[in-house]
Amino acid sequence: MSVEWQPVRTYEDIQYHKAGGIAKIAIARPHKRNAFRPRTVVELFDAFADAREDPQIGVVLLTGVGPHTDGKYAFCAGGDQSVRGTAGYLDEAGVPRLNVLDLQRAIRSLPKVTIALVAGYAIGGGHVLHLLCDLTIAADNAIFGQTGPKVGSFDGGFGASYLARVVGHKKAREIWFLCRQYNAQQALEMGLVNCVVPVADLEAEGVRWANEILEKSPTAIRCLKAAFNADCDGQAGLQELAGNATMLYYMTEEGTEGKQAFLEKRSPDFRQYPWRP
Ligand code: S0N
Repeated sequence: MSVEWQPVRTYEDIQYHKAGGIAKIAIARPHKRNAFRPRTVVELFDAFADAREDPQIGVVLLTGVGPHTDGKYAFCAGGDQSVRGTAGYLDEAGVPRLNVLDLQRAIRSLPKVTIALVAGYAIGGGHVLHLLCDLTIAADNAIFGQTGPKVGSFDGGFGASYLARVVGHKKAREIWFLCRQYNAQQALEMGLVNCVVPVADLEAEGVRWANEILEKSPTAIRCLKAAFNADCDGQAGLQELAGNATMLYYMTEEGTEGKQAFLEKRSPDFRQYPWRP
């Protein structure tokens, strides 16, 4: 399935394209196995914000540019350890940041479908990024794992708790405590990915899934995603789900009557609306 990707904006650390309702965001630091530095995260956040605002976009593919000149692929190898300071990852002004947490929430609450296309390494904070996408399509060369306790970091937020929701507590603790690497087939068996395809077919498969999703009702999918999130995300998840209920209520005649009455300086006539069974 060939797609005519159109570049959206020029960035330093990522590539951002769109085509037919699909946005494709790719981390472009293959010499670092696509590890992210603060700038990378700022750019990813910006691209996700653009995809959120664009009413034509229903699905976002998140991936990594590759292969590198050594022939190896990476989705993302997590935080760039070469700019890790004493209180986070140092931006170009030397300010320590943990801004990947903002990006995680932006991906999680995007009211559109996110699909991670993983070729090669999805490790550390990179593994958490694929985890947070709604769906993951793995190339047959994909390798998954957390390294925190080996390199002196940990993600006790979504990286631990949501991982446990996805693969179960025993497996999640194994992944974090032993820091092993898992191949695509093992990831499929533990429910960490949705399917495995040959690496050459990865993008085409992502586009196929995206197009299948784009045939469906945007509002139904938006509410379903919020409902899945609400099950895990406490009050923030409820806020997201309830926000959709408010949006739908605004779209009703009944909801509009309240606003109209205020603007017309009269009492609202809600008696015309039924108390449904
Ligand atoms: C990915 C691995 C397994 C690949 O191994 P391989 O194929 O043998 O390649 P290498 O020779 O190791 O790497 C090739 C080049 O890429 C560089 N590189 C790779 N990963 C990184 C990285 N993460 N940072 C910086 N550089 C990286 C190598 O250095 C090499 O370059 P040269 O040739 O110039 O030396 C293997 O590379 C590997 O294990 N990588 C490290 C994986 C890792 O430990 N990542 C960090 C884990 N921690 C996080 O991600 C923090 C998460 C986080 O950000 C966070 C979480 C919760 C709350 C807050 C935060 C926050 O800090 O914001």
